[in-house]
Amino acid sequence: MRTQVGIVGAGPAGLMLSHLLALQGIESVVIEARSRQYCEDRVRAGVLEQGTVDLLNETGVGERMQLQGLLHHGIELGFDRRRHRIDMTKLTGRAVTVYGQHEVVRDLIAARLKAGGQLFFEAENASVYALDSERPMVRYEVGGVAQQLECDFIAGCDGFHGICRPSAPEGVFQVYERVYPFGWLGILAEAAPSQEELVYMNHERGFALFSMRSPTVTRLYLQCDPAEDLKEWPDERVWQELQTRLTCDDGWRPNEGRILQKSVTPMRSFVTEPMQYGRLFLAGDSAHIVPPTGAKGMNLAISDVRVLAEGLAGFYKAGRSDLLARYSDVCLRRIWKVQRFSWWMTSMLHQFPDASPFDQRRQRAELDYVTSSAAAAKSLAENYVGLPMEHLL
Ligand code: RFL
Ligand code: PHB
Repeated sequence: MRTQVGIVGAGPAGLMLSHLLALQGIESVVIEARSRQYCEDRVRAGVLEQGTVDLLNETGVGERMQLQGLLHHGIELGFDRRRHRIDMTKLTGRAVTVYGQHEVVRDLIAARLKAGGQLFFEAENASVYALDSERPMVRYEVGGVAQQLECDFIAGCDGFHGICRPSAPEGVFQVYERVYPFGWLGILAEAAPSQEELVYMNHERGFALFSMRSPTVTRLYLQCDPAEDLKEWPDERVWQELQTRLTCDDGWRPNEGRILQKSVTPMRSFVTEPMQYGRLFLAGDSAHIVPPTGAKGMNLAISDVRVLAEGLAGFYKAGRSDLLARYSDVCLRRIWKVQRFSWWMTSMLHQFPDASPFDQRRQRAELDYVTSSAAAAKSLAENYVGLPMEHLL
């Protein structure tokens, strides 16, 4: 089989890239290791920046999001059992939308299939070859039968544990990394959210986050050990810990309900430089990971592929290679700013096991400052709603 762009991975990055390319008349094939159902049910991120929302709308895949997405004009930061509102719309004129990542994935899969797009699920043992030539290749198996996809370019959209990044020769990619001494235990509960906006809570027993997916489903997270065993966390213990950390002096607390899903996510900051080797371009989690405290992972994946699609369009429509050559530098400028914000939010809100009394008081002063200074709140809000998207042109 032959195509213009071979895309490894059907997460938000791979699917959105395939969609954007199709709109420009560029052909792609998406190779995904998991089943369609697995991809469509995988519970992950939930906050879309306005730039992401605009792009989904402008490219015709925003219909369900417009109906079901929840528009949020502010967030709350909590400490000492009190919540403080950051009014993002007043500070920046912009807002975010709460809409699950798996819903975005569903919408993109539906759009690609409707447009006759080629998506291959349950494609096993993918490997990539001839990356520094003009005819790179993806090999994989479907039902035990070997397949070969010849391409002009390969987009490595296969996430942090994918095969594309490790396929470049040793030394090509420089890695910058910080691993945090904690993770998040996340639950999805059949319970009406007890308020409309998210609450990021700093608590002496560890961070907790109150979020939601719909008027009937609450999403909650607890700072935990990165190697936490879920067997140690029966539902009653999860609720007790959430209530301890989230209940405020004014009586606010989350509503409880049947727990639909439970998982543990370790946390790291990670950047690969550059994001290109020959005809292989990395995008999304395959190139970088942010801790989820800034709600940025999926948004970054979408902003990468927007730039990559621009570069590929320049190549096919105007014969320009210079745009693609700038892909990595242009993306990395925004990625590092988002890394900084995600690290900062994480540092401000979590308990660090090695924090000294000085660190604890500094952290407390940071929360006090951000929630009492309009200048500091504006900086947080500007980053939370999303820094401007980068362009190649
Ligand atoms: P994805 O979504 O990981 O998609 C990569 C796709 O590639 C497939 N794949 C392969 N396919 C073929 N052959 C191979 N060898 C393959 N290896 C992997 C995978 O099956 C998958 O379908 O990456 P993408 O598209 O870059 O999107 C990035 C976002 O998914 C990610 O940044 C966020 O979801 C991060 N993240 C979260 N962010 C938040 O803002 N809030 C959250 O609550 C949140 N929870 C999470 C998360 C990431 C997680 N990961 C990566 C383990 C929870 C988890 C568990
Ligand atoms: C979520 O709803 O899953 C969510 C919200 C905000 C974050 C991270 C995750 O910062």
